[in-house]
Amino acid sequence: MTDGTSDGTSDARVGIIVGSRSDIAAAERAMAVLDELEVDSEIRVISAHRAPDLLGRYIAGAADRGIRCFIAIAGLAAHLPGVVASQTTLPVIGVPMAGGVGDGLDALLAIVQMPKGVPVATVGVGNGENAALLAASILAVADGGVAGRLRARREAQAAAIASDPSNEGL
Ligand code: RP5
Repeated sequence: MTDGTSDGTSDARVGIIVGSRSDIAAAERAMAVLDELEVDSEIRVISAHRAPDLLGRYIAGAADRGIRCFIAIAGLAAHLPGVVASQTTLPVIGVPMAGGVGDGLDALLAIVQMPKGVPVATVGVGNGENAALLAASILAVADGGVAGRLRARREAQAAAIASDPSNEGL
């Protein structure tokens, strides 16, 4: 886990970008799941419309620092994931946030309805956890350690459900 370092170096493989400090809780939930899977990540607060040049610089340098996937979290017009995707061929996962006129449906549609040519993978409203799991699945294609930890997490999840008292004897 890292929040980035002043000299620009980091071990992060997933770059988590939020459009505003007000979205930080979802980013921290994503980082917690990635920590659990031993995948280093970093969080940056960069608005696509208020700081477009800074966002461009961050994306331009990310791959060389080891970033392999982005999670972009935003509400309202929610253009951040699409803007990130427009500047990289690394996978981008968008997390729509509630708070607008459609209570998240507005952001969900804005992110999932990317016009053809520049895809953004979209998870449910506020679902930083699933964004992290999808990012880990992407990394797991080339990382057996992450793949094994993802499998173990799924097995533990299934075992927890099987052990519910209502399932005794099944
Ligand atoms: C988007 O607008 C952010 O992603 C946030 O979800 C929403 C509100 O931002 P603030 O007005 O709280 O900065 O840019």
